Amino acid sequence: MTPGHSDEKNGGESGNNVLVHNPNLDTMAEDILYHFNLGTATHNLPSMFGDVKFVCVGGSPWRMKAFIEYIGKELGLADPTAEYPNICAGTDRYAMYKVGPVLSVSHGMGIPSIAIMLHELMKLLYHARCTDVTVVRIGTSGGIGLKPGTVVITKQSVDATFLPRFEQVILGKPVVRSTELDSELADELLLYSKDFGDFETVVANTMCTMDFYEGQARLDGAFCSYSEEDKQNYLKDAYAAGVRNIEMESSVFAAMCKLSGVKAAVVCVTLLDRQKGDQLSSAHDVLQSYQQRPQMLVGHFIKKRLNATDGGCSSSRGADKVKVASS
Ligand code: R2B
Ligand code: URA
Repeated sequence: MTPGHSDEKNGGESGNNVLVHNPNLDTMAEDILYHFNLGTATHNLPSMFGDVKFVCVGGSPWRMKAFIEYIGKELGLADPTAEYPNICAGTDRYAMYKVGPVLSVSHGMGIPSIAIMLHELMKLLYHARCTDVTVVRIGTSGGIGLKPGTVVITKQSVDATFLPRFEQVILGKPVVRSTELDSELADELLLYSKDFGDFETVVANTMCTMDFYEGQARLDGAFCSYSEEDKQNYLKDAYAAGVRNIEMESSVFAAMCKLSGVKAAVVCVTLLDRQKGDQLSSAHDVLQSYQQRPQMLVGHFIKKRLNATDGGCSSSRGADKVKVASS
């Protein structure tokens, strides 16, 4: 049994391994990470990724490229004009960028898309023998009762019936997994959010849905069989269950990170208040500036963490002066 399997004792001097729970991996001569265009026989994964400590994932490949450019500058790890190659350049499924101990990976939209990416990401981190990895999803969402532009750090990811669970059918049977996230990590992120004076950050429940339109009670999809009143009642019930934002990936993200034993957080900005409307009608530059907020907060967190462990970051800019590369 190789290090990182569920029955392997983790921890100790070498840190916590990234877990996989699949004995079949041991019997395979080669593991092809098809959607990353990477593999254990074709790439030296420990040398390419062994130093990764922070993985940031988000829907859009552009945003994840902007994030790595931003974090490279913030950490003083790269020439500000550096071009970051897409490590998954041989495929257009996902994009991946790296600077120092930070990996940035896109996951597309929805549970199936992020789940495929996370299977391959966890195997990549496992094959690379990474330890003590923190994974954060940065993204966008619809808010409930919050000023647009507010950042929500997820306390619990709940499903469309407000339960903290992720259900998947495996071999024809429903399997339910916990969507528990790391509460200490959420508290740490909330603490660092206080350094940003120009937007609010809250810790609250996030509802993860299977769809952007009917799944999120929108009235503006191609199909709609309910009234405005029905929609408002549903959002009120969600609010009463502690839900303050709605997105489409957090449940499986939380479940898979928990299975792999990595500390995980979800940090999403709200683009609109769903109690006031459904269409994303704010100006493009306003939406763009909102989208930079999770990047800024998570970048600040990574910088603080790295400074705390080895004093390794050279940038001295305050968080209130952060300039973020446009996505
Ligand atoms: C947030 O935004 C996307 C839908 O527009 C989806 O990926 C999500 O979770
Ligand atoms: N992403 C979502 O999933 N829902 C929204 O309303 C906005 C962004």
